[in-house]
Amino acid sequence: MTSNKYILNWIDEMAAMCGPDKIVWIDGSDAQRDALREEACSTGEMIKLNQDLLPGCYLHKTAVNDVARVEGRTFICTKTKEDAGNINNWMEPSECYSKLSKLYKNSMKGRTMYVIPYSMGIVGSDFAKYGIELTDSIYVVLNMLIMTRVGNDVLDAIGDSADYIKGLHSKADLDEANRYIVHFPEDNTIWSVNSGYGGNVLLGKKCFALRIASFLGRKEGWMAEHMLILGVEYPNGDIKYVTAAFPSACGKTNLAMLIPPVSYREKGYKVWTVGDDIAWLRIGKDGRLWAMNPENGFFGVAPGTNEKSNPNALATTREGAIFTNVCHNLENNTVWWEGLDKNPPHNAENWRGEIWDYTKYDKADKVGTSGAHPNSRFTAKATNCPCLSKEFNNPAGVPVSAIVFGGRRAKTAPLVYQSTSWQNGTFVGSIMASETTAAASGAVGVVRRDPMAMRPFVGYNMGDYWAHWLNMGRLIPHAPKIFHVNWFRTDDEGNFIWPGFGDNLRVLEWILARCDGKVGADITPIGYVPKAEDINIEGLDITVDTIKELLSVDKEAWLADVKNIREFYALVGDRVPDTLYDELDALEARLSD
Ligand code: GTP
Ligand code: SPV
Ligand code: MN
Repeated sequence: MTSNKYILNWIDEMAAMCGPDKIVWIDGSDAQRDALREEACSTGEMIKLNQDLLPGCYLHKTAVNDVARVEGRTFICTKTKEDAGNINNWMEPSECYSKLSKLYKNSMKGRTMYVIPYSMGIVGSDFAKYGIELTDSIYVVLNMLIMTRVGNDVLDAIGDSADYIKGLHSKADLDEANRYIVHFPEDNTIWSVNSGYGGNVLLGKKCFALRIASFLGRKEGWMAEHMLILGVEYPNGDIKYVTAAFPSACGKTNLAMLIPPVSYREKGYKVWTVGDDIAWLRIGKDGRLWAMNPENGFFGVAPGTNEKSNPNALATTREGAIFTNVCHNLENNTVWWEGLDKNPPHNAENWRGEIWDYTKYDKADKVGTSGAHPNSRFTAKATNCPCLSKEFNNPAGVPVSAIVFGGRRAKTAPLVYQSTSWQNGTFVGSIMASETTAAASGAVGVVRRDPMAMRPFVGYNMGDYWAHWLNMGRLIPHAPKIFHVNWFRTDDEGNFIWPGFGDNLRVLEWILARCDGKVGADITPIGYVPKAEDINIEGLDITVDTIKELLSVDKEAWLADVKNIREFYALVGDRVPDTLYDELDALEARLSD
């Protein structure tokens, strides 16, 4: 194990508070993992699925009131409230420690405390960061074994240093009223209590790799972003890399694993996945921006994933996966979710664990009537992914040509546009908006501003975060170009106009051609918009006129947005950089022309 006194003392202290019956160190071995799977099945925490059809796969259901991230109960506990900013919930650190200590007191009585040493990034590499998560949940252990790199080599890499992220998780009694996900970025500490849902409890993911890491990145001159990373391979073998930030459940996993349309496949285009949710970005020795995926697996949205929309994701889940809150098909002990196929099981249990009647399904009440929860998920190893990039394990990551922002907007935002500079691109990120989804608790389908898709994930003041973006732009000699996309424009009947999914490559092709200066554009008040005929529609049953409609910029709608952006900037407060106000004024002036 380790003789690191910082680690040992901390574990002693946490164990004294939580009062587990025993402490078990997780070593990353298959034997220990298999024993934990057996134990979880024997207590009913997990269900072993049909091993002929889904080898190594398991099903877990969380409490019905615990199926998504809880942004209202997520806190950033910096010494001063200003450093957390107005967008984050804040609690004074010592008050928070003492409040939560009471909730942790003897919460692990009769349970085991598991010690998970894990790495975000390749163990031992320059860019890796280490954490230790203490948890009383086998489900958490088994998920962390997929999502991160776990084992004794992490303890060796930490050595006798105090430089690791201390994570404490207890399910306690899953009391919703006392559920807290709190971060102490100044202490490298994360505490999570009374939840068992992924984003609240897999502390390597949003808590560490975004909230704590964004804080560290600002201090150390790099960036932690809610971005997928993909490579587009051209017929001549060249590969260009793109990162894209879309809010939760807005298409990152799908874009990252995109399968090119037939006409592109025939020409020899391929898409490679480096990451589907989180990117750590640093300036390389060559002056370009490099992106690395700190995770080791995918925690993807199940509903809507099928053989047509995302065959790569489906293939990734066929072995060694954990399914959470999906529908249990009792006919053959497998899993099902809305949008998997058109054959819902006739004998099944829904995500709540009740016998489910598929004939009662009502699209307008998904949570109430669906077999799978809209935020049900699969956890699967990256190495299962048929289109995993050969650079996945490259500790340096990949050089980024384009950064793409995007949201779910029925109106206003065009299919794609390009910012005019890094500064203007930062502004474009800062004004992002999207309709809310089931990935977080609360109303679904409400437009809210979600800058850089990071509203729930910035571990400090949003104004300072924007200033950091602007600073990074000054420091990167060969910065990527910045774009904005929207796959979700709808017609008057509410149908998506753009086919999306694999056909999004058509937009990526334009984006990358812009980066190479190979295609023109029209300048509009919001930035560069493609000439409709430059979006390739070969093989699509839509016309150039539809593309024109998708690319149109409605000045009135944008002016209404400007008003809403001013309100949002005011909410972010006095640390909004002046430069962004200048950008906003200039946008308003151009729109009013
Ligand atoms: P998180 O894991 O929550 O961060 O989500 P994500 O951004 O990875 O989203 P994901 O790719 O899982 O997609 C979420 C939902 O959006 C699914 O229901 C998809 O079917 C749908 N979706 C993804 N891409 C497209 C697209 O291009 N067009 C349309 N119409 N829907 C899409
Ligand atoms: C998201 O909500 O953006 C996710 C899932 O990727 S979670 O890990 O729950 O945050
Ligand atoms: Mn996400």
